[in-house]
Amino acid sequence: MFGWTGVFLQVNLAKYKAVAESYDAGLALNFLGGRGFAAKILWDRIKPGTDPLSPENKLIFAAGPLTGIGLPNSGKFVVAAKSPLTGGYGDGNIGSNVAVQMRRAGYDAVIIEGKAEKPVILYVKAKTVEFVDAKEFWGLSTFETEAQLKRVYGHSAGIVSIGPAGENLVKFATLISQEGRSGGRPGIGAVMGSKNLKAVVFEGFDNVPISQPKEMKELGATAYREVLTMPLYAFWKRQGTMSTIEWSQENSVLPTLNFREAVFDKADKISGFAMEKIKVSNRGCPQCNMTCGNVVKDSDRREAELDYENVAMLGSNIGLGNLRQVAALNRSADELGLDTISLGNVVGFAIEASQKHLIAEKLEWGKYAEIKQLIKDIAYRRGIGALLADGVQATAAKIGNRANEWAMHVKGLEISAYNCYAAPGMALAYGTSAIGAHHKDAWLISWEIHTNRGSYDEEKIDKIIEMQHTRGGVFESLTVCRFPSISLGLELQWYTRFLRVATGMDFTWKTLTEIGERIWNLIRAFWVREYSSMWTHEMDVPPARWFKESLTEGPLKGAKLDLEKYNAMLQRYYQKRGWDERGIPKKSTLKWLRLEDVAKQLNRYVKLVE
Ligand code: PTT
Ligand code: SF4
Repeated sequence: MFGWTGVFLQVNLAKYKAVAESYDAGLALNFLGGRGFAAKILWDRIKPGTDPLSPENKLIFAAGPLTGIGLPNSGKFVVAAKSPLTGGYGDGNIGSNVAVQMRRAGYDAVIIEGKAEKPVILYVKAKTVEFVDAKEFWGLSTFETEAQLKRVYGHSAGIVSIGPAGENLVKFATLISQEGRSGGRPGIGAVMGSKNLKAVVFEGFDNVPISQPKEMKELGATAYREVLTMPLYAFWKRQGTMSTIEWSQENSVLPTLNFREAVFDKADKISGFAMEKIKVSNRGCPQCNMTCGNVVKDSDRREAELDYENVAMLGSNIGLGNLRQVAALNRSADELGLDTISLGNVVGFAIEASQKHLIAEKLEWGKYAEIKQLIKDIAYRRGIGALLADGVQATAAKIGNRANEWAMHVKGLEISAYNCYAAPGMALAYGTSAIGAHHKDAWLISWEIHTNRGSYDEEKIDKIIEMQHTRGGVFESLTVCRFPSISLGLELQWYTRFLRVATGMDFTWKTLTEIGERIWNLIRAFWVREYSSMWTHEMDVPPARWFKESLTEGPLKGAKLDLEKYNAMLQRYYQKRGWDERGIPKKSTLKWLRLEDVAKQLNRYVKLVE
């Protein structure tokens, strides 16, 4: 096989044992890599009902056929597990030298199970695996951990670690690499913590087998040059994703005060242009020449990275209009290993709950010092932080008083930074995303605003499905960054060319999107198998706030979603996918996707429609 190493590394932490396992070429052809591999491994190898924080859950690092082989933006990999936050399929996409070194070490994926008796660091050096005592590292921040490991293993090693949040099993703890790359929103960091695994270090020395190495070098160089000449490149390097703040404000989608409003009176203070005034450099993932991480000096005069989601969620959503302070909160989240999107939701929810006298703590919008303390308390599960560490869904269930109506999540995963009072298509994209309310699978919002914004049209459903296959299926499985394509306009055909020189095979976009559809259905089957008789279409409905309340400020004052129309749109989405009215794939759909064995098993948990 070319393009894939054809090998997984299986690690059992309880037995301190690691074995290499060759896998069948059919797996690569049907599931590509990254998310596709992770979904298949989780479906096949964990028992339904497994406690996500138990040794039986599998922590997966997975790459794809384009990962780390000198092509634009290919330094990314997927981290996945059954999620402790949602109880369903969970993953994240992280840019790190780990992606490159893992493949050079000879592995397309690493599957970690069991729980080490004591804190441990996994050191994978080519074909050898060592279990290193992590006593001295437990309790350290992700930045301290990586810095110390670099002193031991050198600067070219790929390192990913968890911080105190992962150690304390905060349900939205992530994995952090290179002081600013974060991945695994649905609590994959907590899964790593539950295994007593503090960090993983990779060093590899082999080249991934490539079908046409000379052509690949040339094609890679041409593609890098193409990226540099894209008209949007220069502005992208200035602001990266941060220009979205102005755009979201102009279009009334900026999450503000726990998604109560969609415009923020201090938006100009946290915008991309405000960021440019305090920016010191760019940072990013390996093998990328459009590095989008904006490094600024924070209010403690330390370097911190800013992206749109971080700033919206730890800025406008919690009422904070001071960008250096937002940056300091973001740096704390990176050091502690907390997902900023869920964190901004949780903090916003707590402030609203306090203002409504539903919790005893006195919290106010935009109060930097007390929010900074609250973030620490969440990571260490102290006081109210212990409750908030389980996410907004669980907190709302505990405090009652219909707080679930303004707990902003889908399936337990907190909503990322697009407010949908006047964006029914984006609401459906959140409702049906593979991991809960995340934008990565179908970032419909920009397209929706430029077309017929308020409508619940069929056209939007088609677009969501197309994006879910392309982005949520193909890009997540190849596993490369989607920004060259979606933000600069690099044509999709580049990726079939990359695949040809890497694997020696001709994949058309039709074949690739079919694979995307297979992965999408497998992930849905995973969710349904976990929830079995509890599964209903309600799992795909966003929070009541967007339907029951309406915007009180800005040009779209009065806007809200219509539940009846949303549900009709959802049913139409199911029909187009070949799912029944509960949102469960029909037998015929699974058969068409060559997932007959999945249908057979799923039928034991819920009766499938023919
Ligand atoms: C992603 C999510 C995002 S999406 C952001 S900002 W974004 C937040 N970043 C965080 C952070 O930083 N620190 C922190 N402690 N928590 C954070 N949580 C949030 O995590 C990220 C980029 C971005 S920046 C985006 S959109 C694109 N996402 C991609 C994707 O999902 N797939 C893909 N094939 N390519 C992508 N390219 C872009 O990558 P999660 P990263 Mg991230 C400081 O991880 O779990 O998927 O959540 O990976 O290497 O940091 O790159 O406006
Ligand atoms: Fe990473 Fe940004 Fe480059 Fe994508 S564009 S690979 S997220 S640095």
